[in-house]
Amino acid sequence: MAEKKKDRNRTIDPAALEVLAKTEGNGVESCYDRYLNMQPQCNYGNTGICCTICIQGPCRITKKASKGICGATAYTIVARNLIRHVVGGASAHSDHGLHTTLVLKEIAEGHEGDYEITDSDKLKRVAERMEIATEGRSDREILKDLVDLALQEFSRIDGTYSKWIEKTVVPDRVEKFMDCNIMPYSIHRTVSESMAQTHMGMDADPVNLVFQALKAALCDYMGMHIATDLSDILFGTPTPVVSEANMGVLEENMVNIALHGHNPVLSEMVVKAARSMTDEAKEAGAEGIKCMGICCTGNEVLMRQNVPVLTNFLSQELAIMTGAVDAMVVDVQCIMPGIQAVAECYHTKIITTMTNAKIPSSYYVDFDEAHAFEKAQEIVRVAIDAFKERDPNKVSIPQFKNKVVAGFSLESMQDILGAINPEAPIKVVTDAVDAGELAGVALFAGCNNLKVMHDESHFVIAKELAKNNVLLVSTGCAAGTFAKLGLLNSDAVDKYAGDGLKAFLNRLNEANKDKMAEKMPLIFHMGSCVDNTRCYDFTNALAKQWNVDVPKVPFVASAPEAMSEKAVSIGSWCVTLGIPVHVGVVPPIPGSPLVDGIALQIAQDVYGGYFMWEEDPQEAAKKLMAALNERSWKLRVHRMAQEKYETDSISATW
Ligand code: BF8
Ligand code: SF4
Repeated sequence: MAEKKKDRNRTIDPAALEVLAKTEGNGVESCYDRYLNMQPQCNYGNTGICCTICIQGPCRITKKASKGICGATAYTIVARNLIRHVVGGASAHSDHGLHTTLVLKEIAEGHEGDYEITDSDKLKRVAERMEIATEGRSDREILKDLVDLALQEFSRIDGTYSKWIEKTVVPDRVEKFMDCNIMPYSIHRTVSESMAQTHMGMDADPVNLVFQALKAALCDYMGMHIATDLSDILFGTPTPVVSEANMGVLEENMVNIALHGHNPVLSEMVVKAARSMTDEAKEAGAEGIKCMGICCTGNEVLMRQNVPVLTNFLSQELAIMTGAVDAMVVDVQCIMPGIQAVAECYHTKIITTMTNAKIPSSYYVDFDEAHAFEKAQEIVRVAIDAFKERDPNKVSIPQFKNKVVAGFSLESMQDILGAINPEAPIKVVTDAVDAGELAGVALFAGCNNLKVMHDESHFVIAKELAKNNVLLVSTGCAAGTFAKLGLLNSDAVDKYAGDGLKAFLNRLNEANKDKMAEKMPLIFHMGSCVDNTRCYDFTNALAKQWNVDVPKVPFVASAPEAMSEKAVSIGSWCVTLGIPVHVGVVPPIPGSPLVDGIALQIAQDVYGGYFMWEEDPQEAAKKLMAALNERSWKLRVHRMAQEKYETDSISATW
């Protein structure tokens, strides 16, 4: 173990390994070096028993000091720290959702600028779901009501509850949230409630604190669902696209622009501007301009604009170290401050764009939605100018890339399944599970984390589940791993799928052969991290088709390399909504066996979902399969009981 941590090559991505090898000892530092410098990491922080909530601290729980100076015990400290992680995640996703809502508000009020409603059908579908009248009304009138409702989701304080939750989850769940008093009024109210509740000298009860964390996690769900729904209205609901992934997408003779961050409000406009500025690039001596994505903004523009994937979170600095990135344009979240120091060793310009995410010494463009296209052109021009400064002696592009088939919104999945059963598309999946052809569905979500080998656990667990006939969907940097390593195409089906999964995917291929040029991939890429709500909508659709609550659905989630506060909140709402969640990097909880027990056991009693901490990918695959098999088996028993007693309803207990 100690040896392993001295090794800088903590990745299985061949492109990342090549960059690490070629830059060894050249003095350019990346997170792979900083991780080693950081060892050993503090075990108090690792297990969650360090409190800095007031400035009498830090207080650490030790054998000698079993309580903080104020008397807070380990369970209070761990639970308070946990809530603050969840609140951080919920705030990040919700701020993203609010940003998108405010762009649509301008459109609703007649100040379109450079944005427009791209998907009027999605607008109507979302409005109808939210019980907003659509009949005989213009898109702008409908949008105005939808934006008003979305804004209330952020700010409501009148004692009424979240509509986005009420209208998107199974009714049994809503009842459960009301019973447990975790149904939120609104996002901003819950965030401030939670920060108040965790102030020094406030709540010391770990159960009460954990329940508040779950309420905050539901706000994360609200913010994400709003972000996904409204981004589809603004930029279009994704449909299947073909592209490529990994550092081999960089082009020696083109202006290479890396789009990094999260919100398509910026990246869509940069892609549009870049596509209109080929002539300027040619004047600068390039053959053209190529945009490519990192992290979730990369997922957004892959899904809607088939922009190739450059890399995922952990290797963001390594992309610059190829010497071929002319500009890295960033907006918000998961942008390592370290990219600026790396960029200064090359010609690369780091272009920051948001008032709340600046990096000292970067090139700042004050991105203003009212002049979005003009600002995007300014950004592309900086990249073209930087191209002229590129030093060919420093350029070394790893020649690794894989074909990617992506763009699977729930709508496009339903369309594909509908080629077999147009009346009930989701029944194609439930029938396959009932027949034992599929073992269930697994979502791979989440980040990269240097505490484990970059990309490895994603790869190992996915192959294992595919062999065992699990239908796989993915989002975020997990999808980035699969894109880079060649699992998002049909060759991977031939290599890794079990017979049942192969037969299922072949049926989809056969039924869709006239409308889809590409065969189904091994894993269906459903988008960015906010699009985990698409995956939940899929679970929800399965639950409705089976006529059960989510805790009975053979659907599991795995975050083998969870890293961010956002990952903590996503995992928490998945559990609350009834999904078993594997996490491959243990969050700072085990310092309190009580809080750990709530996450691993008590959550299941109350919500049906639960966490599984497991770093070993083979063991994790076994645990995920066991969770799926248990649910599929129970479902079959219930189905038999249903048929025997000729009833439609199944008990809500699990
Ligand atoms: O929101 S998966 S490292 S990029 S947090 Fe960040 Fe994690 Fe990547 Fe996207 Ni999600
Ligand atoms: Fe220490 Fe209590 Fe202050 Fe935390 S809140 S730092 S435990 S005194």
